[in-house]
Amino acid sequence: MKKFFVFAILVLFLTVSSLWAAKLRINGDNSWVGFINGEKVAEGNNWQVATVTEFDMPDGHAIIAVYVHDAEPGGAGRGGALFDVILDDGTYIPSNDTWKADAGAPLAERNDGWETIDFDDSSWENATQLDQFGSGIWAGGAGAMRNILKDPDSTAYWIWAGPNDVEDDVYFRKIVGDLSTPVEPNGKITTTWGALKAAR
Ligand SMILES: [Ca+2]
Repeated sequence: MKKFFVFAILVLFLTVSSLWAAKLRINGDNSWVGFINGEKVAEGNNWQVATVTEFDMPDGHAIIAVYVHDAEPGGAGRGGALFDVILDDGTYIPSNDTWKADAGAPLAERNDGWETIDFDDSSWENATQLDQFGSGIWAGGAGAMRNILKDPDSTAYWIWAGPNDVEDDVYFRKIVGDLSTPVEPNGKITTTWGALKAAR
């Protein structure tokens, strides 16, 4: 009986792991840093060359946090962030006005845990939704960007925190995946294990 349960757990774990494989693609004008579950996973500074990060969500969900810096102060240049998360089941999560957004000090000076899942972002506004990928002021780079932003084609929107000719250091965050599966400190289908144990 015990062996069966160990086997069942293993199968569940493998199923959940493959179900929740995911990919994060980020472009930023001018530079960006990406975080998954509080861990720095991506860094880029060529707006036409997305960083691509493949990751797993053993807990069924993840907190995605993206920092973008516009190199031209204030109105001297427009900032933009374009990113998406693609889950293995085909779920497509584009940057748009559903993401929480904040502006403030440069990343090196920020240490309030904004990139972690426990951070309270209730005071953050929703992102400002600008042009959709392929249109507007960044359309000229779309051809080059498509070398990476294919399979699937990006349908994300360029976004910012507030008007994009004011702030130069902006932050975005969202929890993706299945929120009904809570993050447990020691991870790995804790909820399923608990349910199985209770059923024995
Ligand atoms: Ca600017």
